[in-house]
Amino acid sequence: MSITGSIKGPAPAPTSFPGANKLRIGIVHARWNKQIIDALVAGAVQSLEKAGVPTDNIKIRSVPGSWELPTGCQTLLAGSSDDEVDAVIGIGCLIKGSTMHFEYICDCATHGLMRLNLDYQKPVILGILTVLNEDQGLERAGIGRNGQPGHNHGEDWGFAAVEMALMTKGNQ
Ligand code: RBF
Repeated sequence: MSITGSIKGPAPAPTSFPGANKLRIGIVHARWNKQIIDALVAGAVQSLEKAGVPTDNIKIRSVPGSWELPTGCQTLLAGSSDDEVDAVIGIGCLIKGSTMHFEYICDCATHGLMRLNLDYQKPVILGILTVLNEDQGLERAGIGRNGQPGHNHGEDWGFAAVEMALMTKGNQ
């Protein structure tokens, strides 16, 4: 077998998600880099619906920036019974600038989301793009630029949330 081009990327997600119609999934997104964020959120919602999560069971909240994502996700995870979720996706896009802000926010936001996974024993999906320039962000949001059509990673995050929520609820 000869391999040409890149082999990187997720294997196809499962195609059927029994029990997804009962799931409640949260999306918390940062408001920085809006064009990219809007596409990622739309991609995640599209996959959640495709997997069978009812639209009314998808709760979308926003926070100022990626730094605030762990607190935003925690708020949904600790929510009242009205606002309870089985999994949450934290969506942000950090674009490297000329100072050290990027490194600090990337590190803290990603560690914060992982900590919530383990503290709450509910899936918290890492939906933060950490890109070196705008083009990389546009490609990974499926918008594309400079002839690169890209792929919307939000779609993968929606399926990951459903798969992991079903796993932790014992349905799979
Ligand atoms: N938030 C993002 O979600 N993405 C960014 O690329 C981003 N870049 C930032 C760059 C600087 C210099 C600063 C001060 C903030 C940035 N933020 C970014 C916002 C940050 O996540 C947070 O909302 C603010 O620092 C307020 O706590």
